[in-house]
Amino acid sequence: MSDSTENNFPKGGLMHGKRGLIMGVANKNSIAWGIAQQLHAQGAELGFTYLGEALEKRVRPLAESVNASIFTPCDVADDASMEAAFAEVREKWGELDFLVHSIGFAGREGLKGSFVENTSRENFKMTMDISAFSFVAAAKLAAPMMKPGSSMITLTYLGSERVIPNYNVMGVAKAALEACTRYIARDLGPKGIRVNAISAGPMRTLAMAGISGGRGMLSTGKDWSLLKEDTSMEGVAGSALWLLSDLGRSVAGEVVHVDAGFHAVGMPEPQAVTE
Ligand code: NAD
Ligand code: 0WE
Repeated sequence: MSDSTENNFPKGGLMHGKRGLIMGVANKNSIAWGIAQQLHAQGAELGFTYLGEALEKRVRPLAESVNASIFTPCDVADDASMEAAFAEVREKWGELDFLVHSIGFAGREGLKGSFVENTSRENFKMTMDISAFSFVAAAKLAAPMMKPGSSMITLTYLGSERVIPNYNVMGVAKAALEACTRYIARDLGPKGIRVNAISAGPMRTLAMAGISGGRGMLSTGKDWSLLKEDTSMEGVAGSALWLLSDLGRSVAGEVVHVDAGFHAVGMPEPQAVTE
């Protein structure tokens, strides 16, 4: 039987039959957790890595609530820890359909004031290692388990492309992360594996807590953005679903801005003239 509705478009349960690893849930406000919930709602089977002991009791109940079949520690600064985490995926699943990399870190002293004065060699290296190289390392371990049609994403921020006060060394690492996304995408493209990044607007997560001027940044974002609203978790998770599911076919090496249009604005709306 054939009619005009016959096509290869997905029918819902967009992630049904797909298994993937989520790296970077610290608590219920984490972007990785917002993405995980969306993927679970669309039928994905999930595994989680968490940084260490301290976060285990936070993350375990979240993982259990979506019936995660993998829950394993992973410090991306440590090769042995990364190998152990991916070895577990290899043993339990053998195959992997998607990967979410939602990890970034800089020493706090590098996230304020003068970039030139406050960026030490040690902090520069550590920030680059954890925030950019870790995506390359994860891709190397994940790719051998991935079939054509698989997909990976990472999370980035506009501070890679423009100067954002205080973002400093993280901005440099995000620029590297976005370039890594394109080079990983080049290597894995011929294997049918798509690699992309989501550039999210400011969100109220652990990584935003205690950032100097954090609150002001959220309100500036709201005033300047095209949509005149904050970036929503639903919006970020929705784009993750698109890129990780078969809806994202043909999209590779892309950095998608999910920021209420903030990135497109060169100057805010003029204020009403008061005489
Ligand atoms: P978050 O603190 O919830 O997530 C950051 C994660 O990085 C945590 O789970 C932490 O455990 C993990 N991490 C740090 N060092 C690690 C290491 N050595 N090994 C393994 N994991 C490590 O905050 P978030 O806002 O959800 O951040 C997730 C990603 O989104 C980051 O890459 C961040 O740069 C990016 N991002 C955040 C925003 C925002 O405004 N919150 C905007 C755009 C992009
Ligand atoms: O990527 C980030 C934040 C990442 C981050 C946050 C911290 C805080 C705690 C990395 N390392 C650390 N180290 C810590 O000790 N964002 C996109 C959120 C963010 O952070 C900013 C921002 C925005 C936006 C810092 C300064 C200015 C803007």
